[in-house]
Amino acid sequence: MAEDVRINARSTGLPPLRIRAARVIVTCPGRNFVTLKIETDQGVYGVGDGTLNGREKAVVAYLEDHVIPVLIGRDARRIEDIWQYLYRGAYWRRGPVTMRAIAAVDMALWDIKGKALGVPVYDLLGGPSRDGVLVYGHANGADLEETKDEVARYLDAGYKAIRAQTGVPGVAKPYGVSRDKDFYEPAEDELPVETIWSTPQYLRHAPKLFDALRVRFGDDVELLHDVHHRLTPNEAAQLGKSLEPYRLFWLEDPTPAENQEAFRLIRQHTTTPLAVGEVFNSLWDAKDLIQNQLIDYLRATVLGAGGITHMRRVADFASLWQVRTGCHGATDLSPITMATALHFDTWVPNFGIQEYMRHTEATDAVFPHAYWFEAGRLHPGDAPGHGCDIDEALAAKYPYAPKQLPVARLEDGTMWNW
Ligand code: CS2
Ligand code: MG
Repeated sequence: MAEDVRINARSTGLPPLRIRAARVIVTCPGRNFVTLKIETDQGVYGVGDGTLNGREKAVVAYLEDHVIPVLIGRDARRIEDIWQYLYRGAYWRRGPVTMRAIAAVDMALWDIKGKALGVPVYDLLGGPSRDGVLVYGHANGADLEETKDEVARYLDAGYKAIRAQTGVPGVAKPYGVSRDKDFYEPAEDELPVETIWSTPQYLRHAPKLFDALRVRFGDDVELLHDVHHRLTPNEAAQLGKSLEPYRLFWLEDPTPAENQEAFRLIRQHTTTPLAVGEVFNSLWDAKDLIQNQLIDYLRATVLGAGGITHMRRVADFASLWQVRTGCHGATDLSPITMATALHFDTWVPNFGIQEYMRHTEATDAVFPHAYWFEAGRLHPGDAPGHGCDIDEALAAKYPYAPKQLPVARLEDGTMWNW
């Protein structure tokens, strides 16, 4: 094997922290999580999340076959150089698999650096910019009554911002309504569940939900809503307009964002704030949306978008146009991502909000962590590194189980966006 000439180079006076071993751990405490553990020759280790919901094994193979072999022997202190090595060195840039694999390495290296220096990651980034991270929870119900009661439950639990999703009359399995109210889990079957979607029914019903919520709860609670890529730009413009009286914190993913330019049409017609980007994996996916001021919040996070090293560049770029962060935080991102994101959120100057879907008790036990929730905010804790670990003995009790996300069709059978 040709040796990278720099792998053993000493360009600074500090002694290297050599990567001795790295391995991937897959565990399924209710849902699948992919974890990378990197060990150094000085005993310090770090963990990173590489989970890609419904496509987990692709990241496992990418890490095991293509990333781990080139990590061994490198200096774990060189986070930036390793990021560039993996990004440029792959030749094939971007994409959800590559960028999650890079993210897993990046999170583990920030964790190692923090532990080696005895400081939390938020301190490495420049220190805290705020006293807590505002989060939003997920209230959902089969109908308006149940959804209102769920919002009340989240308010009682201390949340200041709540995403509300409700059943749509005539639509059998609408997006965002779960059987288990606390741990919404769409990837539950070995083969994708087929769901049916009706845009006309949805467009008529959605404003009724937010009208009912403002009547019952008044103006103090922040309300959010996710369209999950289901509308055309013009339909999204109509929805944004019809929701204006209810002053949403944001309307998420109103139309698919492969075509960033499409958001111009939505933006011309509504002042409802827009959030996009949980499926983005690079600044390049969001560049036009940001610099043309077509969105207000960016949903990319440290897992999907290549770790802290890339996310801080994304956030700095977004700050030039007053676009704020709104990191993805669904339950298919492991507690390691949540922990790392909370350090990023604590530092990032243009912070907006953080999504917080609670993990199950089983998941929290496999991934012990330092972060905690109080009065609508999450706190990263002050443990060195990102403060989240994996209990490998417990993880081994939950072996990988194939699960896929649902698919959606229109009422006439046409494939649609889930
Ligand atoms: C959703 C996600 O939380 C959200 O905003 O869009 O739960 C999304 O459906 C999942 O992450 C897909 O794996
Ligand atoms: Mg979403």
